[in-house]
Amino acid sequence: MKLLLINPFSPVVSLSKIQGWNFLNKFRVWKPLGLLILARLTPPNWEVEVIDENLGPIDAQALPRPDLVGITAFTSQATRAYELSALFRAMGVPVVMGGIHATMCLAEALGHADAVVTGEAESVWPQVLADVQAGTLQRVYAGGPVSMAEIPPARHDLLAGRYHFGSIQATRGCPLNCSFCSVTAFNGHLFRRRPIENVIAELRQIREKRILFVDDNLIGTRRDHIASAKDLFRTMIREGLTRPWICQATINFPDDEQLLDLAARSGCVGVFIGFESPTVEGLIALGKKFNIRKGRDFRASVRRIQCHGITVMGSFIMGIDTDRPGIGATMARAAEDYGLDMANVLVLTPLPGTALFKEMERQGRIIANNYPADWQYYSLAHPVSQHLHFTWSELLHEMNEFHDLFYSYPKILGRVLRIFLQRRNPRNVLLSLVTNLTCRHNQLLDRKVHALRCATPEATSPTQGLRLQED
Ligand code: B12
Ligand code: SF4
Repeated sequence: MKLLLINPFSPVVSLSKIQGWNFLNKFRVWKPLGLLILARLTPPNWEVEVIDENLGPIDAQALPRPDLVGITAFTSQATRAYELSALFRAMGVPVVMGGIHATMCLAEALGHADAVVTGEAESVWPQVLADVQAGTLQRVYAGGPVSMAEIPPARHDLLAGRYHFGSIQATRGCPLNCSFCSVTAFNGHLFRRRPIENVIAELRQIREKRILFVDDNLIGTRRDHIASAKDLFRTMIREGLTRPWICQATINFPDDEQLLDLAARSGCVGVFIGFESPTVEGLIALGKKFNIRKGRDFRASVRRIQCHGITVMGSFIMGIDTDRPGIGATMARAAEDYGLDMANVLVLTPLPGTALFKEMERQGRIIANNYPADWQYYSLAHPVSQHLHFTWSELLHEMNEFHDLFYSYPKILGRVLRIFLQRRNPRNVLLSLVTNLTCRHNQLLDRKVHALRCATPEATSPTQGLRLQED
């Protein structure tokens, strides 16, 4: 039996539409960990192949005919996922879909696939395969939050050599519940941790020289979460598993010196932190009050992390109802004031399953709603809804303003020089340079698409522009 698992083309990261070779392009693509876990859960009588369409286009006709196709999708990949599904189903191959989008839009996904697995798949995947073999495939398999001890190591040997970073997951779920984020809806409120020995055993199997912890918040928020993160880092140090790694965390990361020290010694070279908004009103609107701790000094917090040789990459969301014209420049100033090494600005986007989606839908503010074609714009790089104080063109102007101010070559050079002046670890120079140049490069690509979609100043509809895949 032959199983084909596919990570579809993503409008955000795909290399297939990018002309010409560029060293930075390799930093657009990241290993699809979910599919590599499914591959591990697949019994040995199945031959498994994983294809990441972001590395290059797929030629379905030229592939040996599989007995089953499994397709994953974030929302922005759903448009392409359904196209691929139709292609294989037309060849008579059954298709199973899973992942965050199919879970949040079950009815829609069922219209495009033979079966859908919702939620975490560990507990149901072997049953799906058994049913395919027995000819009794069901329409829906309800996975759910699994016991963290049940998560097997991913098949890191698959897709080897194609990415800059290997991927691993140590925790699932997030104790917070920001209105724009799908994590809690998908993985639950409970911050669940894998047994440390399982993470350590899996780390040994990763071949790549650098690692991404895909966890939404590797350290958690409570004292017991932090204690467990420290245990993980201690064990990594003791076992000599100290390859450079990056992760996502909340702003409480620098509140514990010992945590920072252990993270750095176990190989941490970079952390993504969601700052989300430079204003208190913005943070309240997004449900991220966690960031508004009395007396918190973001600049000092960032500096404390950097002192340990860890690069700080911040993320912001633009187009919140409290944002006003000038927000692009305000965000650029905030990112500079905080002393960030890199900053990413995303468009406020109602992703299915989130509180934001429900609220915007209720208010009739979701404009890009010609589904599934419009899902491709849900990449957080393009406007899809009505923003209170901006047309789409005005919002994109604010995004460009941010990028022009924060990613001018003199500013990038200034940030790199600052690393020397602050006598930080020289390894931060390369990471900072690469992340800055990648961000600059990516947003220049986004601008080309924006120019097509928002040709007129009042443009608010994606149908006024060309579809991404036709550009
Ligand atoms: C790592 C990561 C990335 C990596 C991509 C890695 C990759 N190639 O997959 C990068 C940095 C590139 C990235 C980018 C983006 N991301 Co991201 N990302 C994540 C993150 C933090 C972890 C993903 C992961 O590996 N999880 C661990 C694996 C094991 O879980 P899983 O993929 O869900 O798979 C399990 C199940 O879903 C299921 N399953 C999955 N696929 C399939 C398929 C089949 C057939 C079956 C049966 C089961 C199944 O089985 C798996 C085991 O249980 C998630 C948050 C999260 N907790 O998942 C956000 C998340 C997926 N990202 C999100 C977003 C919004 C984005 C961006 C749009 C944002 C941006 N502009 O930067 C882009 C879009 C990229 C794209 N491809 O379109 C959202 C997606 C929400 C949505 N509805 O689409 C999430 C949920 C975070 C959030 N805040 O809401 N991301
Ligand atoms: S802290 Fe991050 S992962 Fe947790 S709910 Fe907020 S945005 Fe999502």
